[in-house]
Amino acid sequence: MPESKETSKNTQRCGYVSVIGIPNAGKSTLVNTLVGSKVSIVSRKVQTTRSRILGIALHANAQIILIDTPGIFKAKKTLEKAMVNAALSSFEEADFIIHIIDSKAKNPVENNRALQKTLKDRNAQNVILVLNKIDKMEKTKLLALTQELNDAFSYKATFMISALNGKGVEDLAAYLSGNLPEGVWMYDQDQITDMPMRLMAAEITREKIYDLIHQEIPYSVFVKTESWENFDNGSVKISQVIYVQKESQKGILLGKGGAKIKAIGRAAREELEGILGTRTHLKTYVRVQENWTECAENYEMFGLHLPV
Ligand SMILES: Nc1nc2c(ncn2[C@@H]2O[C@H](COP(=O)(O)OP(=O)(O)OP(=O)(O)O)[C@@H](O)[C@H]2O)c(=O)[nH]1
Ligand SMILES: [Mg+2]
Repeated sequence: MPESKETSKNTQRCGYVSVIGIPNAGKSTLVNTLVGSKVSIVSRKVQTTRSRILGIALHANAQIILIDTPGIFKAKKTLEKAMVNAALSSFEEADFIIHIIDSKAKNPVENNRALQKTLKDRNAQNVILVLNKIDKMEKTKLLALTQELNDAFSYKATFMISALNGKGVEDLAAYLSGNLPEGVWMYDQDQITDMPMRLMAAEITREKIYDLIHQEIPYSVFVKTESWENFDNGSVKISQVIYVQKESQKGILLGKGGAKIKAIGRAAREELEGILGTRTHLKTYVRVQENWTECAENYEMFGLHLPV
């Protein structure tokens, strides 16, 4: 009957899709591409995403609530353990899990074996395999890779995409929107994340540090937005503290005559101005706090928990 067909076509769908993978697979890039806007920071370095980040995408009649997660790996340090825990706990809320793989990386099959075992051990359902970075791969190699990965785990579907240039992402979005449970949308139709702007601003500065500092410093850095003032003329004044763990790291971050921190601040301010659509003053201060990775308060701020 045409009438009921019309009704079902218009039924709203809504659900959670967790995006998991080993570090650097392209999880955050995919979430941003699906949302159509940057909600999660991206870098060439591993362990960029540190907490669960929500990105809300609309496709057809569905609200796809994406959970970007930190990469899953054999964590040793306290912060790493908290990050991996955040990624693993996203399994529970998800209607679908996207297991994304950097197909151009060395030994993708071997490097994802432990994660496939975790999926099996946790009896994860509705897992979709997404082979990413196909812009850098030959098709024949991709088919062999698909076969090997599907032999090792029972995926519900496989997609080949480039999260960077968008190739194949529309097919993935169509699959998700067609298969999420029926239900009313949980967020306003123009909401793209649940992250407060203060946190987003801190993340943007952290991304610029990842971009501009080439030593190991990024892993020792924690950015906190200390204050945020809105002025009558529409402009905004934000002040942030960048915590590092050692005096020597502070020196690297500041650079010669403060040149590095200036460049980081400028890049962050320019991006913030684009997002806020208004004149933005950004002040950054660098402080040494040796044990910031052991302080529960710093974890809670980002929705993480200090591992016991
Ligand atoms: N060539 C190519 N590069 C990509 C693609 N997707 C992501 N990248 C790059 O891969 C790197 C890592 O991307 P992210 O999105 O930060 O990866 P991630 O999985 O979120 O990384 P972590 O948060 O550190 O676990 C960045 O340099 C991206 O630009 C793609 O489809 N093609
Ligand atoms: Mg990420």
